[in-house]
Amino acid sequence: MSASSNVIKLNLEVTPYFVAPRIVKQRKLWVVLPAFNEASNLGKLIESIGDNMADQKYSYEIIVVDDGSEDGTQSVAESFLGQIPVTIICHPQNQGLGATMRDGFQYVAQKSQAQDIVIAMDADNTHSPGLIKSMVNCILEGNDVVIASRYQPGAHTKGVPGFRQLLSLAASFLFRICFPVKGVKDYTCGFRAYRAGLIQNAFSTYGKEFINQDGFECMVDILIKLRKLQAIFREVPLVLRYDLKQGVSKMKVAKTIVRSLALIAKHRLIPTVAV
Ligand SMILES: Nc1nc2c(ncn2[C@@H]2O[C@H](COP(=O)(O)OP(=O)(O)OP(=O)(O)O)[C@@H](O)[C@H]2O)c(=O)[nH]1
Ligand SMILES: [Mg+2]
Repeated sequence: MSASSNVIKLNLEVTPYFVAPRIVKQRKLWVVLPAFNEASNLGKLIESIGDNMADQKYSYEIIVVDDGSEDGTQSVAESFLGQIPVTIICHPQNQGLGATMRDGFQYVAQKSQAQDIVIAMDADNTHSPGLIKSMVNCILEGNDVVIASRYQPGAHTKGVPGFRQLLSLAASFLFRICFPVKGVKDYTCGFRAYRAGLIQNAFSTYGKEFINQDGFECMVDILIKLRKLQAIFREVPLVLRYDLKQGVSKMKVAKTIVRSLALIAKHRLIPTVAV
């Protein structure tokens, strides 16, 4: 090496040696879509996810869990086979959001590596896949769960009926008081990113009881159970495009309120025990 330069010239007389290629396990994104009668929304969403993933450096797989739909949701999902990496899990009969999330997450927990990232979003096209990139970055920064939140500065909702907005706000207020989770204001939004290792840990800790609520209250229950595993939570502002949703809301409001109150009572009276 010449002393006057900082360019290191290797002595070619020296026996060359080979550096074994580093085995880099590529991180994979798993997108879980619980779908009940979403034939008119699912196709647009899958296309949009495919477009967004084209910019990502990670491989991905979309898991559609068809919850006994009767409107051809399954055929819509099947029409993407061979074009976009899609796996379809079918319930012969409608079982509710809880069972749908459980089956989607269980599949991913078995197939994924701990470093992978699991995204869950509604299949009704109200959640924009454009947000996935920043949610993934938040996980890479060290967070375990990232929630697309209606209650962060910059969040915006378009087309949500006033009554539903009020209901969601009341739910957020109540859950924040009953189950304070650092970094969380939106307990019910289904658009979230999770570190896959955390989902695997939750199944090995709680077994099938990890997701044991039938309806929409499962979203809150999942957070409470992950809080007990010392997960780190973070929120990013959500733009909720309710105006893009085709068809009417299928949420049974009264049932969801009653079940959510029952869930609060259950967790307050009988703290969750790991099985
Ligand atoms: N309503 C309902 N949704 C289900 C069920 N199983 C799976 N899902 C899916 O769960 C996701 C959330 O349901 P949504 O009906 O969008 O719930 P929401 O966003 O709280 O309310 P709306 O958008 O007003 O209907 C959607 O992708 C549904 O297709 C079920 O039994 N009932
Ligand atoms: Mg929805």
